[in-house]
Parts: sequence; C-alpha cells; structure tokens
Amino acid sequence: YRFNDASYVKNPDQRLAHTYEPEQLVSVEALDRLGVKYWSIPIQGWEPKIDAIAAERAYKNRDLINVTKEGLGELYESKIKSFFEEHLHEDEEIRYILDGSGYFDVRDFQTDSWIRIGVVPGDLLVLPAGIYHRFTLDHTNAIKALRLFQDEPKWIPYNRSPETDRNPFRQEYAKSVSI
Ligand code: KMT
Ligand code: NI
Repeated sequence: YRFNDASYVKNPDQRLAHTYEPEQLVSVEALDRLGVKYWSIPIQGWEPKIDAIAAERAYKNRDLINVTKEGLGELYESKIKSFFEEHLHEDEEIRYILDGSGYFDVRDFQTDSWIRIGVVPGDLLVLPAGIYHRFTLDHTNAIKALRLFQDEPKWIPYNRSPETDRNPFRQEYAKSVSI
C-alpha cells in the first residue's frame, strides 16, 4: 500500500502502519514493474522449495537474521536505525520471512513516494539492485528472515544522496523502469 507521509510526520513512529484512510493498495503487478518480486511460499515444507529457487536463480549463499534485541545484541539500536535510512545496494536484496513481521518500504520510481510492503512468514521478497528502500520492524518488534545472496555477502548500504543518484547500478535500474 501507499505510505502516508503526513501520518508519519504527525506521529513519527516508523513501526506504525501509516496507511491512508481508506487504504491505497498497490498491486503485485505494479511492484513487478518496479522490479520488485513478491510471492509467498508456505512455511510448511519451505526448505526444498527455497533450495530450488536458490539453485534456479543462482543464489549461492544464505544466512539467518533475527531482528530482535536478543538477536542483534548491542548492535540493535544502530541496525534498526540504519535499516530505516533510505539506501540502495549494488546487488539484489532477497529475503524469505520465517517468523514475525515487518515493513519494507520501496520508492515508486515514477512519483518518488513510498510504497510500504508488509511482510509475514512465507513471503519471499526480491528487491532489485539500485532501488531505493528501507526496512522497519512493526509493532510486533520481531522478524526472522533468511537472507539469500547471489555471491559473497556484501551488504553495503549506500544512503541516498546526489552521489547515489549517479551510481551505475542506480542508473541501470532507472533505465529498466523508465521504458
Ligand atoms: C535489510 O537489509 O534491510 C535487512 O536485512 C532487514 C532485516 S531482514 C527482514
Ligand atoms: Ni537494503
């Protein structure tokens, strides 16, 4: 759904839903046009299915991330903060949600406004290289996700700036969604 900036300004708690009234839904097809892949694979018996997708798409590495105070320890506050800074990566960001829930916000290329994607167990989300995005926990305050990597995990977030607008991966992304 479309993220309501005015609601966030009024009550700047990133963990709230910040919907419009009524909600403005965004279709999976519209996400697809932004290069965002979003589908569901039931948690029941997920492993062989995820293994098959990983093999097919050549995701060679994976790890588990547990975004909770316990899971992140002393890094918790700084991680929560950096996840929610608008950034891009030079690789795909691939997440399979195992437990808990949260929000991935992605920029609509055409309007530069936020689209908020609520994720729950079974959701597989692939953000393309070069898309501006951010992540937050929701009110449940916990999410466990499998992170898949095409090659060596390199999770460098480049926070949005005039410089990232000129990043080659950003420019390639811009071309892919401008047609
Ligand atoms: C990211 O890169 O923003 C994250 O890994 C967030 C936690 S995964 C649900
Ligand atoms: Ni990211």
